[in-house]
Amino acid sequence: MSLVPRPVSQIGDPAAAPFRLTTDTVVVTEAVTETTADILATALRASTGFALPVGTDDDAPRIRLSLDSTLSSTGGAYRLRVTEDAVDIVGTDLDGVWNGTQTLRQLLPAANWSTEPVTQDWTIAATVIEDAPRFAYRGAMLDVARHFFTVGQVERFIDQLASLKINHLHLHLSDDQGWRIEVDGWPELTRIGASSAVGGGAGGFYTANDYRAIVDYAADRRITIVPEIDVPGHTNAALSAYPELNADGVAREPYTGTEVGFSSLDIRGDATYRFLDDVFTQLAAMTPGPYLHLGGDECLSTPTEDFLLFARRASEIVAATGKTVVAWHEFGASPDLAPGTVGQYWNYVCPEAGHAEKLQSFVRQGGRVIMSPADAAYLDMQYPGIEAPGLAWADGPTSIERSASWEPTVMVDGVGETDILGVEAPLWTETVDRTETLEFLVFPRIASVAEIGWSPRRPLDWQDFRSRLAGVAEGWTAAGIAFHRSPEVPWFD
Ligand code: TNX
Repeated sequence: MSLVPRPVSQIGDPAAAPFRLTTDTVVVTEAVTETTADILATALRASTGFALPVGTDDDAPRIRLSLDSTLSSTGGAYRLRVTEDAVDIVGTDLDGVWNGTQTLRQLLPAANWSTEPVTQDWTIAATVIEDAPRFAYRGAMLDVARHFFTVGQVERFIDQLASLKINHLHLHLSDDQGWRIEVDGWPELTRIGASSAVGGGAGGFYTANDYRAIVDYAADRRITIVPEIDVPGHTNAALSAYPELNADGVAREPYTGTEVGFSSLDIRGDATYRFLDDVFTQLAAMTPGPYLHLGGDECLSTPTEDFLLFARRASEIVAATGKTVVAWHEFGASPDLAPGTVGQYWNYVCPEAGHAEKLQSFVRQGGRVIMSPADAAYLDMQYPGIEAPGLAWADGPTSIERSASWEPTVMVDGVGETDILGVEAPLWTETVDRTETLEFLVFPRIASVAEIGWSPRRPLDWQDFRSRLAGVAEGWTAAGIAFHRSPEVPWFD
């Protein structure tokens, strides 16, 4: 069975008898790991048809989940031991237990990802895996502003991310083409601002309850939601809803194209900061995770002096909510970052002029960074030989091999291992308006970024990686994921 991301160590025991999942198997858990046990048992009941009761009975053949904080000081670490009698998953924390269950599912026959019962032998070869993540932040981003995705679509995506041990989902909740989150006291944001999308689609938005449902669903799968309200550029949707957010006091027309860089909040107006205060205070209250992302990218129509003024004031507003600010790397132009501000890098693996300095600024001011190089980690780039869906601006098309070949610590001088919080693969959705298209662009390249974020550093072993991709893709097939069957990978059929 193939594992992606590659674990720190795996030692098989071919001479030992395998574990066999049967009608008699039980899932043994402590109270604190019960949510993880229930999610695992629910999935395996669907595919195996077995009862798989969750409880504390330790006599039967079992899958046992437990916590042992002495296992490792690295959050998310786990040990998984498979013997004839038991699968034992020990996590150093709840994240570790969860991660162990995702490895277990990759060890099981691929049909365990099916949502229909499958009749077959459910054996797992005897093995011991010791594993821990390289980076604390392993992320994906979904742009729900260019096209809207429903709660159900986002939950499906969350399941897919969790299977690769990704633990952050960044939601790009606003842009020129749409505003996607309800804000008390600002009803036109959703009445007008949410009614557009790229290409003139219907749009949509999350109510506060919808958003909480996503947050909770993600939390049960050990995924932190990182909400982004992109300001002061990328704001046409807000500017169309409220005239007072515009410097000239005139509401903009809704926008359905794909240009960037033409919109800006009124940097000198009080309404702008009242607006940001309400938005970020409410978003903070709905978001249990530590981060609020305020965008800050491509502010091509905001004069530099205004941008710096805005960066300081907007940072203060977000910091006052108690959350850590995250911003795209252009924000590093500001000398007034809030303490601990995290910079997200979107320029190339080999930085173009002017970009490295901005990223270094976050580190100099005491923060850390998330690496999302557009020419390697952007999921919305075209695949070689296929013109749609996808964009090509970031040196695209982007092959799977390229998506797997970059090393985050050697890209920007002065930004090394301990400065890097982690990696993230963004999916911008100018060309994506449905689940099948999303899955086609995301899979398999998301697996590359998951492996870079999780596995111990080493140069890409392409033959090994592509054959492991082919292995895990059997599970993608069983799960009904519409992945791209790229000729780069030796798929099984
Ligand atoms: C650039 S890179 C953007 C987005 C676009 C994306 C398309 C960055 C932070 N912003 O506004 O959707 O390119 O690939």
